[in-house]
Amino acid sequence: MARIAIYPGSFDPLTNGHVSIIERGLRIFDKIIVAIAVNIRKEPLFTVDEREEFIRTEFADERVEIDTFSGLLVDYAASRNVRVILRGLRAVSDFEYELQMANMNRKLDDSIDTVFMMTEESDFYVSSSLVKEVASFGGKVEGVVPEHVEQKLVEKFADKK
Ligand code: COD
Repeated sequence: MARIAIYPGSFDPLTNGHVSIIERGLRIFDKIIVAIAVNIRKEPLFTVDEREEFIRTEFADERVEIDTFSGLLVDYAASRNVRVILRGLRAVSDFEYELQMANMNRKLDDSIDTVFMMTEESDFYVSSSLVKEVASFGGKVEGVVPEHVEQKLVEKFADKK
């Protein structure tokens, strides 16, 4: 049976931290469904289409499927018949939130398990929100996000001026 995991997130935008989790996840799983959450409380900078495009540009690999979901993650996982959620862990600060989510998801559906991968040393400080903040003030995000994402960030904030 194919080993499939759902890697859910906002991906607003895709960072090198996300890229690393997907790349390394592909060594463990046969297929990863990168699931973009569309109705979360955070106001996104990039549209769902733009966020999908970032992931597609980075991963031409047919083992990476891109999808969107709204509502509860466990319901989405059940609809895809997938039982494993893949998440990344950076600092201790991520741990509490991730522990809560993993446990709540298991409470909602006890057939679901969350698998965590540690961030790479080079990405431990990288987050989509910091990237947006730095880019909004004209700071360089080179080496922190893929080049095509960096270009879009520059364009997005130029449009907003
Ligand atoms: N290194 C390693 N991992 C990283 C890095 C990095 N530098 N940056 C991000 N990651 C990991 C994050 O830890 C996370 O695992 C993943 O990449 C995605 O991150 P984000 O920030 O794009 O996505 P989040 O954390 O905003 O996604 C939250 C969800 C949308 C998955 C969550 O809110 C959700 O499931 N919502 C649906 C509603 C629901 O079911 N709610 C109940 C949950 S209990």
